[in-house]
Amino acid sequence: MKALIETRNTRPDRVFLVGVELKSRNGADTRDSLAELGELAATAGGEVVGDGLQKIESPNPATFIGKGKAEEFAHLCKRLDVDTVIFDDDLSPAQSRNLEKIFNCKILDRTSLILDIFAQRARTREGKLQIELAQLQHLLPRLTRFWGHLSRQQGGIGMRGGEGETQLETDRRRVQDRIARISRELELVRRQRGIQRSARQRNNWPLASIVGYTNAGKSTLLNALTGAQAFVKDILFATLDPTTRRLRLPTNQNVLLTDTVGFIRKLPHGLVEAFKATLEEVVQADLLLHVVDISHPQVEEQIQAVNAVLAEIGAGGKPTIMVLNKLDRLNPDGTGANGALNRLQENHPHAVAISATTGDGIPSLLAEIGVQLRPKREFLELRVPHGQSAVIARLHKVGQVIESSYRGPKARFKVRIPPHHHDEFAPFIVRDGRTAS
Ligand SMILES: Nc1nc2c(ncn2[C@@H]2O[C@H](COP(=O)(O)OP(=O)(O)OP(=O)(O)O)[C@@H](O)[C@H]2O)c(=O)[nH]1
Ligand SMILES: [Mg+2]
Repeated sequence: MKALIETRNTRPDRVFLVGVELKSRNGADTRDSLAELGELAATAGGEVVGDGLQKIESPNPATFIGKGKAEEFAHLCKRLDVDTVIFDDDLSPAQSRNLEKIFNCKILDRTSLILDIFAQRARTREGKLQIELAQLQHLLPRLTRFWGHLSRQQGGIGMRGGEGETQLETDRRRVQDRIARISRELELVRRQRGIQRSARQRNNWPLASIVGYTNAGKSTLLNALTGAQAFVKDILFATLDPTTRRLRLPTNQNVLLTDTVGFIRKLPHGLVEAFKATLEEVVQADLLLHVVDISHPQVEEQIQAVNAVLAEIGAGGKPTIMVLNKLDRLNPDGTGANGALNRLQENHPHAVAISATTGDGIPSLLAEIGVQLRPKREFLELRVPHGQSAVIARLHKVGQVIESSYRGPKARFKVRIPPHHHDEFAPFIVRDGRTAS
């Protein structure tokens, strides 16, 4: 992996984290969220040297935290030789500017940090364009002398991606022009992707999308199921661009399986917007595999965060298999992680517990995918002479008889049968119509 920090003088950004406990939140949530912010900062290449929390009724419009508290933290940061202070919540442009004056160093919020990580990870043209667009839109109103200063000097957290560094020094008008140009280029790239997608869909293979919280093991699962070589790493947002592979089920059904970007709490809205085209794979899917890390202490919060993003992109309520991953990390009797396994299995009747690394549970998962994507059945109306009792028996064996009548010269049936039995009954068919099973 390339160097996380683009400093010429090699020292990583020294980072201080700030969280607030609003009246509406509980303390544990704030702590968890701050711990996750620390992981994000480390993923971006920073070194977390301290953090601070404040309980407040509501955010201060000028400084987000209280002014006195900001001064206290600023003092501490000076002692700790901090380069960057990262707030766990989004700051308004005015708050960033005011805080920058108090702290006298670079101020970031959670969104800019996530954008920075995404900028490092984007590989495809589309991914890079999407990120640059989101960054320009988010960072533009927040440009201050520290940004300009840092961008000329060394980049650093929050400053990567596209042509951001030179861009940030140009005037607003040129930035606006660039936004317009990126939007046009994105439109082209997307049209191309739309063409590729419709080519794939001509195969008529069902689409399944792997979704889940970042670091849950989505790419590991894609690799385990399809032998793909997707990038796997114990960091947040290892995957950004979608990868699609064919999965052949033991029933010989083919499925197109896509692994895509992970979700996180407080995922910036602008980013969801920017990634809507990439997430189109998820919206189009016939089936979602929602991968969760059952060994993670905040597994239920993570599930909720994923469901919220799914709803936001218009993919809520799709047929979903809950894939309870990292089973190998629990105790041998399945306990650990506060009994999450039992609870989730009770709440999600189609949940399958697996370990994507050991392969445990994969056969059950394949079977469940097969059940969820069972081939469309054909609806047929048949007339069978009464003498053909073998045919009638066979019909009951392979098909689902919806209606039958034995009056008249021939017995009449309305049935649903799997398509591959169609030919067997061809001589008796009086009406042929496809319907979903
Ligand atoms: N012990 C254990 N570790 C796992 C399992 N599945 C994945 N991991 C590890 O979890 C980490 C994240 O795995 P990834 O497959 O990159 O996770 P992801 O969901 O694709 O993550 P992002 O792309 O970053 O959102 C890696 O270190 C994996 O080796 C599992 O079943 N058991
Ligand atoms: Mg991944």
